[in-house]
Amino acid sequence: MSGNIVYIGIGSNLGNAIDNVTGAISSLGRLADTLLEKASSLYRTAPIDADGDDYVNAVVKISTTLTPESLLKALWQIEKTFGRQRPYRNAPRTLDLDMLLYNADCISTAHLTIPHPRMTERAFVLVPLAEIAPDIVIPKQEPLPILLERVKNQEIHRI
Ligand code: PH2
Ligand code: MG
Ligand code: MG
Repeated sequence: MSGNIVYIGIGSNLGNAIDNVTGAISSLGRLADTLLEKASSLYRTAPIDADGDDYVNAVVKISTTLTPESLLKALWQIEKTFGRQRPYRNAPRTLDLDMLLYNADCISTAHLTIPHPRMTERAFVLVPLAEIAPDIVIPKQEPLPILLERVKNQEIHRI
């Protein structure tokens, strides 16, 4: 399968966050037409623009023949199986799966903006991403080391 290379950010700060993130990585590995290529370590991170407990975050690399739209629906379905609810913006959540990058594509539709618009400002995305893809180039952004330098004050610890 010569698939599209996609990076997905995973986050949880409700329920057993470690189990939720680990379970989500397994679920992504079982997705149709998709191979799990790499998974970062798990990281404990302070909430950014959000309330509730500390988060557990990770990033995975997959190879998939799913289109961005069909992959997005699959991510929503996995979130649902983990009991995701959306009472208000950035509410504590059992599971959040965010498509960060889809090849080097720039996508803007009603439901999807790729690259993820806030990924470059967040250590909880950049640090695990750098662990599994140190040479990644984010379309229309400065090099990863410069982005990492800017978020170095955000609290993040590898578990
Ligand atoms: N997700 C958010 C908002 N804030 N903070 C941390 N540490 N980790 C997250 O995954 C996160 C967040 C919106 O999705
Ligand atoms: Mg998110
Ligand atoms: Mg999300």
